[in-house]
Amino acid sequence: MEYKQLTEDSVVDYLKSVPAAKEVLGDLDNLDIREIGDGNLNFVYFITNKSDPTQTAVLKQAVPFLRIVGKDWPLPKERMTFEIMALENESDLTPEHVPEIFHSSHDMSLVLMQNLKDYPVLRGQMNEGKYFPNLAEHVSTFLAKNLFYTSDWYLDHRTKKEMVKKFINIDLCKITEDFIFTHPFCKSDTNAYNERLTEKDINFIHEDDELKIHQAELKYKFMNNAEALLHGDLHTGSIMADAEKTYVIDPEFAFFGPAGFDVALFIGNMFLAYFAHAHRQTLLGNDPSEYRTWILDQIRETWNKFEVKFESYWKEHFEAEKDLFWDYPGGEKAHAEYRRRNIARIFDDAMGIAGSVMIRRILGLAKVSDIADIEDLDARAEVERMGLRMGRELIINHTKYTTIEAVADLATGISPADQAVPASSAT
Ligand code: SR1
Ligand code: MG
Repeated sequence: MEYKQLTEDSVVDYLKSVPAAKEVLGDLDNLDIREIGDGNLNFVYFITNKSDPTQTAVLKQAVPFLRIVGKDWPLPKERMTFEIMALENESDLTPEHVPEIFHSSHDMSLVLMQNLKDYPVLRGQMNEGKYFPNLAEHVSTFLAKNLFYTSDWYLDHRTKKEMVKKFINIDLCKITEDFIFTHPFCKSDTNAYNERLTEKDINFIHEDDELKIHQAELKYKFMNNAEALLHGDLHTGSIMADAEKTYVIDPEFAFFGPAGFDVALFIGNMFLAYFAHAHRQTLLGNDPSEYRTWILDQIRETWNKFEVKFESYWKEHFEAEKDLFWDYPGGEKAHAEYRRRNIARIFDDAMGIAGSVMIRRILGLAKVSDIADIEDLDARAEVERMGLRMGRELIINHTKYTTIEAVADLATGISPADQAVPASSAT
């Protein structure tokens, strides 16, 4: 079928050509169709049978431009192919953490999938101060399984290289190279600043030799280390959850890159939430300690559980495969040390990139609602300065922070968990 950009009015006609649609949605002449309009890149339709709300699905279609900017910024719609392939891969490895796919079309650049309406987006729920008791457990499983089982430590040489080839995602990688690793760190027209940030605040990032060198190194690592199949955009807006379940959505940025990148996206965004709640908890009428301590616990637990799981999948595979290379007296011990060093290096990559992730959401084009929706611009600037300080420190000195506890201490050194940023005390 030839590509056509759908609208709320033309979705039904398309669905009538899809056998799976009738099974999922029932009477296709009795549907409520709403475009939810909150994506940076794509169009997303909520589709529900008017007589039976349990018959529901989501249709996501890529358009040939970057939605957040408009038609003047072309972006190949074929990006949906990467999302479909990544969803299929993640469904094999972690079916409990991805939406069910009912139908996909590479020609139409779309996917019809499970409507996760009972599991709202994590970021919005965290902004309201909700707790998620299984978050670290689930995110660490998603990360450990998807990263280990797509690496050369598990896959055979041919499968891995064929997958790397399939996932050469040039255009979306370029967005990451520009919008995470470059533009926020220089005087780019695409940046957008809170007007209460001063020139000094901004030049603290834009005009620092050490920061520039380390940032350029992180970008180079992103571009040249095809280690594992990444989700590629695993921030708290790509997670949908309730107290029991956790789903990871939107893997259109998938490609083979450094394993620490996905860890960095999640942890970097959680630190931004930690800083934002110095103000948000005061708006909710709470002492900030409890919620901010919970966020830090989730960050620590996510890494600690990830480390244990990744190592256990690797050890299990190592014991099963009986690799000649390590088959000598002492080989097992040496392999354990090899595993330890690599996991430490993934942590190091992740902490450096988490610094980039934090700064891009403060100075770059695409913001996070945790911070950008703070109405009091002075309070927002105070929160933003915390993120800029931590981001800069991690980019320059990530090798010095060898444990997640040390990184959490860095955050509490910048803003203790009980620090409140009330609107009235803003500078
Ligand atoms: C310019 S597009 C901005 C961002 O939206 C996506 O969610 C990715 O994070 C991308 O970097
Ligand atoms: Mg997305």
